[in-house]
Amino acid sequence: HQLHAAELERTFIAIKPDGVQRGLIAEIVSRFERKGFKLVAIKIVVPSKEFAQKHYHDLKERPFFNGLCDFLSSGPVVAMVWEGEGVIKYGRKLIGATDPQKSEPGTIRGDLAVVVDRNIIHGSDAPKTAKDEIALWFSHGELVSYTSNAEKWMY
Ligand code: RTP
Repeated sequence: HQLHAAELERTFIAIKPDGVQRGLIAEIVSRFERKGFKLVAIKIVVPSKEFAQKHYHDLKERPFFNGLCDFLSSGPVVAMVWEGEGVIKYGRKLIGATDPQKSEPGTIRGDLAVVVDRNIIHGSDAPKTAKDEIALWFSHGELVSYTSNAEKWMY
């Protein structure tokens, strides 16, 4: 069946400063791309601490909140929006459990990270957070709508 691009789900994915510094940008992008998800926005930015606090506002009562926001704003982050059927939930599956000690081999964190506060990637956990995070990190004009050649063979 042919789905219209506008009907497809979108999620926010960020490669955190540790993933960027370790040279894992292409590896991570590749996993989403090969799965069949479509990249509709990407940029590299150093978020301010205030911006990191906005991104992680749900966690402000947690003991690690301050360290987490310091870390996210400590260097370049690759911010992306990926699109595809089930991308929010399946993106989390590709990423693996929050604690890399618990994430399965074959997942991004399982294969590429060791400890929870250096777990290299972020992914929205639900439709509402995906919508909010996309709006926080990107302006409307930065999102590109297009039909990829591959998707004609996937849907
Ligand atoms: P993310 O939002 O980054 O995808 O991670 P998540 O939903 O899997 O995990 P969440 O509970 O929302 O935590 C956000 C990030 O905080 C860091 N964290 N540190 N020191 C700690 O015990 C601890 N616990 C969580 C992780 O980097 C986690 O991704």
